[in-house]
Amino acid sequence: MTASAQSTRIDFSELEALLATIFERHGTSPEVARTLANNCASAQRDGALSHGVFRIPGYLSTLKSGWVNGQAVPSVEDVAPGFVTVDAGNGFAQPALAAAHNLMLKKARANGIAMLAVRNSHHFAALWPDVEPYAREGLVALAFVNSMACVVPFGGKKPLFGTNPISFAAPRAHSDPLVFDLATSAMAHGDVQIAAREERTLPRGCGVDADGKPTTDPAAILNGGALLPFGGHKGSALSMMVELLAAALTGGNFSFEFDWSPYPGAKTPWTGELVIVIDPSRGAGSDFAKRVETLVQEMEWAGQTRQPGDKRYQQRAEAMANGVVIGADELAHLRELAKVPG
Ligand code: NDP
Ligand code: PYC
Repeated sequence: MTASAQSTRIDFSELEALLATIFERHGTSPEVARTLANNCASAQRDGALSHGVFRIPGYLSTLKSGWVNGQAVPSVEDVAPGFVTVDAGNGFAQPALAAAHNLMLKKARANGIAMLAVRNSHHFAALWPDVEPYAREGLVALAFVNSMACVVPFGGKKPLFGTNPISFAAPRAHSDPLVFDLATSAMAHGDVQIAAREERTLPRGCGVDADGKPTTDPAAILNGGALLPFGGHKGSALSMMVELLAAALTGGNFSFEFDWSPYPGAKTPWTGELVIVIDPSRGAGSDFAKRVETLVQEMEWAGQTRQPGDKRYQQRAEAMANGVVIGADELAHLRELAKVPG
């Protein structure tokens, strides 16, 4: 689905309902459909386009291939005072996170900290939706998810790591939570795909071609080449950490461990995810959100006037007021998909 030159707008709840119909018609349970539709529509609303409706063809081809179980019911286990595990049952990560959400809130408040280890899960989405809700409850949250082997470790020759994002959310006293969400690769794989479709070159330092030579051609990265970690050895170390936290610690696959080749059309990485939720009031009392505000204020005085998350919140507010921007062709295609079973 390419971005159409002509764009239109759709009401957020209408987009959510449309996407839920598509997911259900293409093999998910109604619960999974609602959760994925909310996630995907929220990304489109916030302008996080590499993980908005752009992802629908990949979700549907994956469901069709049999690689993922769209009907999976996550199994939540309360394994320790500060530890929850979820076996996602070869389903999507978002229903697993939703199933554990209330228990995580309870444990983080009771113990000061709680960990959520999700395994046997597919994550094909942006990571901020997995942490922002906790910050809206006054908690600090971190999430880590690994993906598919497409990133060469620092100094290496072959792709091993995933694009492995990290997200962080903290409550602010007078504003939306402070949230960052970033791939540990020089660029998200989704953005490389979008650049390839739009025939744009990439900045230098993003990736290598099939011969391991630096390239700015997104097609060369996608066809046998690989991405690089951001920031050289530093991003590579963070990506390694994500593999360890999201896969080794949860019981999920490393990004290099799964083989989806027998499932043509499969696009969703079958890995794991770790979420850490902290009650900041157990540290320095009730002032944490004000302390966040102080830091943000100082950053602004220092000259950083745009904070991570600001752009998304601006686009969210604009989309909620005027409708979510979407390519006219994309919307027409979605409406077709909602009519036909996959
Ligand atoms: P970006 O580089 O676009 O943004 C990273 C973070 O930096 C965001 O929080 C963004 O805030 C912030 N930011 C961007 N520009 C500025 C600026 N000028 N000043 C201050 N802050 C800024 O993200 P990535 O390309 O690394 O990742 C894109 C998405 O892809 C993420 O949502 C990620 O979770 C997803 N992804 C998912 C994977 C998966 O396996 N599921 C794998 C890899 C990536 P803002 O939001 O306001 O722009
Ligand atoms: O954009 O790198 C990415 C990505 C991988 C899995 C889902 N998104």
